[in-house]
Amino acid sequence: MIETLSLDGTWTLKGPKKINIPAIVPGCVHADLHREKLIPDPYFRDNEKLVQWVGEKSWTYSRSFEASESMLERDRVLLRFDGLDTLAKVTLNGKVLAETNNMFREWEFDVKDRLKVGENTISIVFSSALAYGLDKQKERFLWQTGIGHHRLEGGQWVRKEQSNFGWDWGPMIVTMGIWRSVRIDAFDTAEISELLVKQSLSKAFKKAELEVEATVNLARRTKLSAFVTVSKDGAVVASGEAAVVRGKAKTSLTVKSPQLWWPNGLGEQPLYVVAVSLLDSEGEVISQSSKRIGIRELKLVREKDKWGESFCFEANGNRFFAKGANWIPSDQFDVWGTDERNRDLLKSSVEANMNMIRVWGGGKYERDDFYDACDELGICIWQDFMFACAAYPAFDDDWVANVKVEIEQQVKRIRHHACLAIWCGNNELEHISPILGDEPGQMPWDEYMNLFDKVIGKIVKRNDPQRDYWPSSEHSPVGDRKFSQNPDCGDAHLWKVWHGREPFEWYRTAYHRFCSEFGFQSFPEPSTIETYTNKEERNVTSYVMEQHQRSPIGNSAIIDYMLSWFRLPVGFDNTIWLTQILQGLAIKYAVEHWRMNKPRCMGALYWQLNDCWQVASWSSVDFFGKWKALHYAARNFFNPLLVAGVEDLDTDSVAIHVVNDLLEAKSLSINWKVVDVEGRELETGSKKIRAGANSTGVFKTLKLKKLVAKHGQRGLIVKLALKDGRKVVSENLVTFARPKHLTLEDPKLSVKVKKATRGSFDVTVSAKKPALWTWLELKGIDARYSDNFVHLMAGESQTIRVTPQIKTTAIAVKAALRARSVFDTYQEI
Ligand code: BMA
Repeated sequence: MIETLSLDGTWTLKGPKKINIPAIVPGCVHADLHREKLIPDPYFRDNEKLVQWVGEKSWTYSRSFEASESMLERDRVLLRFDGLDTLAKVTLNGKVLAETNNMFREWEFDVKDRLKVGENTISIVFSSALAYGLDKQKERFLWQTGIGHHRLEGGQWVRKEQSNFGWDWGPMIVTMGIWRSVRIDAFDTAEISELLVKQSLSKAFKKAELEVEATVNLARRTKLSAFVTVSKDGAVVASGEAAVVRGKAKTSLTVKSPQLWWPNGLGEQPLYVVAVSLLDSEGEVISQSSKRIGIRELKLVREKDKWGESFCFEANGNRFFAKGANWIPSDQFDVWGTDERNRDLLKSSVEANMNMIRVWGGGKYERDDFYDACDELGICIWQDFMFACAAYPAFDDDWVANVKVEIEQQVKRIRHHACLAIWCGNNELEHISPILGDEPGQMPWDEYMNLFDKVIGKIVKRNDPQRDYWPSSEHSPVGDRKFSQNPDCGDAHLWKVWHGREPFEWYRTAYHRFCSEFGFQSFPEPSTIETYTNKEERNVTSYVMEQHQRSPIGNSAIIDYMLSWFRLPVGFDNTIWLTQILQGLAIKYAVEHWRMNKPRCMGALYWQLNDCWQVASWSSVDFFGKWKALHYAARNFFNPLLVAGVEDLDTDSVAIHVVNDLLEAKSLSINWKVVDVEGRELETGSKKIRAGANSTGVFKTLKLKKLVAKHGQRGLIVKLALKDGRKVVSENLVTFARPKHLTLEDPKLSVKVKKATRGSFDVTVSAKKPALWTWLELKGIDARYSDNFVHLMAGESQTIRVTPQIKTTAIAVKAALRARSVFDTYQEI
């Protein structure tokens, strides 16, 4: 069996200023310097500026290790790096072993003749990727977004996390280091180096054929065979054997009545383990490898239809509306973006009824645990390759050769995951006009197409033949490719709202087939802002807060849209919370429209799910995992059963839509309540409906001409509720007028706090008058809320389960508790 010596753990880091400190591998220089208090918290205030020097220098990681005689006697002794960020020179026992230049590649070196029994030394010199990129840019300029504002130049020359160089939501801190594990693997005879599992399901999904192909890394020629099992919860459901021929062992296995893997909201996520044991001629097991898979058919469907060409995903024969968001690195430094944090974010996305996450092309390929979590949670993955918003040196053969290995390795590493829905070539290289073209600094179309259509397309086809590949996001497959936002086909990045400053109503004019990016900004909550500012800096246009706002139009766009929808808030705290309410309203506007228009539109992935530091951004979950108002709204507008109203200002009517994403028809009832702004009920009603499986439709139109004539459009509020029996499964609110023009009265909110289970408290908030966007906040106590930013009509109350992150009492909760609604945001303090 294989013998492994891990070289993770404590190393030594040496660098400028005679720095010589302990270092932790995997990790990076900034994390090591920060741990040793040689640099301040890079995320506090404008400390980002104080740590720039680190990325401009070279740093050396070194350690010694013992190699045993038995290990060095093995047939093969391999030094393996899972990830070196990025430009590294590796020296073993004083002799240069290799130079590496790609953060996203695994590096393997035969060191059998380079090691000696006993103590060995290894050192790795990392040189500045920043300096390298800048030099290359001087040699030959390549266009990119954000130069001179939120991105350092030259990142496109280096196969490294592009957002490390800064983005319109992230700091410009270019790091380096041994960011993934290091080990020495030694073995005799052979090891299993790859496992490919192809699956085909019978028409009725009652039987699954699994083709298992194990690739063997031979150290010597001998007769080998492979024993393959497929098991579920430890019980073998199929097994088979195959001889190793020309380094491969192939066998087909049948799984009868397989438990199918489904995206979140459509079913469960049963996972099977495919395990292969490599046997030598004596039948001894000399190597083992296993992959956890989901048995399912998950594919992209592009068919001609009355609107053009569809772009939708299908799971086990069922087309589904993709609901989710775009994922960016969960920290500027990979080592700080832990598996635990990633899993918490993914759990938050499932709790918000998401079924798809796009791993965006300006970040990094995530760790195995990320994809494992998505398998377990039913989060389908749209996986970009790591190219974004820049022209790339595809004219450089060495660069292309380097990329080819990267793509192949990443495809082989991630391809077996049940969650993986599609590979995508890049982010926005066809969307942002200055990137492609024949002018200096641009990437010629033929070079672009050669790389993303041919080179990368072929590698995906060869190594993951059953998965769809999409050359770019956004991309229009029909008609003029230069028009990458064709509404009749492909996917689209819709930024007319926000970057284009169009009103939220613009969303209702957009009928694109699949919206893979659209977004609106907000600030993180006050308790998060307190972690990167001093008290006197808590104003959105203070120097420090502007350091944590990277969008060139950020603050002005937020305020502009805010004044178009809401009354001017009073005070910093109210302003911050109102930016979140506004963000939630914007994205709700978009998503509800596209869901009401399925199957014409079959996907809405908003920009962005998470943050990589504390910042004003498009995220719905902030850097500390705290849900913004948008994330609570997302849980409602992504709910498989959705009731939504579309007001018509010309006819004073409200069309009540019901969307059912479930694969079964549902007998439900729609309920409506029309009240005046003081909360008096003017009209109520309900209607039994049958919502077909995977359907959408208008089930009632409220004709409110008379009420409008009496109360005016500014005088009415319509509350909608969808019930499954007595259970409310979806609620919504419709007004003819914008909230700023509703003359709301003080809702006189009151709260009752009752101890609940496991350190939680049930807080019942009641309103005497309509209380729109009512939210709870525990001052000074971090907590999770089962809901927030709810609409309460007069006399209504709602109980919210509050779970403080620390052990505390009902009295302390009561004392720290604050209940507010949008009415409070503009009350003189
Ligand atoms: C799109 C994304 C990101 C960017 C976002 C907000 O371009 O692909 O590059 O952060 O818009 O501007």
